[in-house]
Amino acid sequence: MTDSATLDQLADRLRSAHAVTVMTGAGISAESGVPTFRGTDGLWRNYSATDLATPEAFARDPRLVWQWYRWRRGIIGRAEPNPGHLALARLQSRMRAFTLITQNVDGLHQRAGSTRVIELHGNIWRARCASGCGVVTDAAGEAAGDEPAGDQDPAPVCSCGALLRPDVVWFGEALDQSRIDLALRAAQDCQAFLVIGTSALVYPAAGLPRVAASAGALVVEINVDDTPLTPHAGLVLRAKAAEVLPALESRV
Ligand code: BV8
Ligand code: ZN
Repeated sequence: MTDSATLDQLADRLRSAHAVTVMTGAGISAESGVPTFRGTDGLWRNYSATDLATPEAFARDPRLVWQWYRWRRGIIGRAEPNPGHLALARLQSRMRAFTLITQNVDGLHQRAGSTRVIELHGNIWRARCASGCGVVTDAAGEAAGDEPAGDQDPAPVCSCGALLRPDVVWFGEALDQSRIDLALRAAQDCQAFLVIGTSALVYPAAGLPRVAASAGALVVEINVDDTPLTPHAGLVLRAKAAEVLPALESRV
């Protein structure tokens, strides 16, 4: 756990900041029981995320890719926001200007009460037409009730006859320009940039802390392990997000 003096120092910095930006990764959902991407719990049938989260994998075997997403939807649908998500939602209402950027597609920040969340990589509960006819469906409501489709079910089909695909950004796909522009601006305009539960490996998201640092922000890494960002962070809280974020938020 991080010492009290460090938390007090950081809380002072957040209180005096005109704008605070936060970027989260899979590590903030770990304590909700959602597997991270690169931890040992992240494997599914011995596939890694980078094997399946690609347009090539979907073109090759859309049913396999949907089985993976349905497996994840099942876990996420049964997960609850943890104290880390909830602390960030409370923090948002206490800050003059607060932007939450997430690489996660699980929607747990919104379920915790965070608003105007920038979902850089999309959302697992939405699906969109793979041929680009414009159809987008949202299964978030189903998560509460209906059991996700069974393992053997085929990939869902759009009303235009093409396949539906998860409305997420796969490796090798460009991010939505408006989202990345919003995130860039939030990184450039803040005095404190908290980077929580990400291995800082996936670009362009992993480039945002450097943008914040070069604009003069204090970059704070909250993670249980070292990452490529650690040597560049102004402050490192080596702790679990669900433990340290409530302790920090209670001081602000
Ligand atoms: C693009 C959505 C261009 C899908 C995801 C070589 C160098 C640089 C870049 C590249 C390169 N080769 C290829 C690239 C580009 C590539 C990339 O960055 N690859 C990496 C792997 C090298 N990026 C892309 O392809 C991006 N697109 O560049 O497009 C372009 C431009 C124009 C036209 C065409 C193309 C798209 C990237 C998005 C991919 N989609 N997800 C889905 O979710 O199904 S990425 C996926 O990884 C998730 O979004 C995830 O969030 C993200 C990052 O992972 P993390 O969130 O960091 O999770 P991870 O498990 O890795 O780490 C967890 C961390 O938490 C750990 O550090 C752990 O210690 C910590 N932790 C654990 N428990 C806790 C904790 N911390 C605190 N508390 C705890 N309790
Ligand atoms: Zn369609």
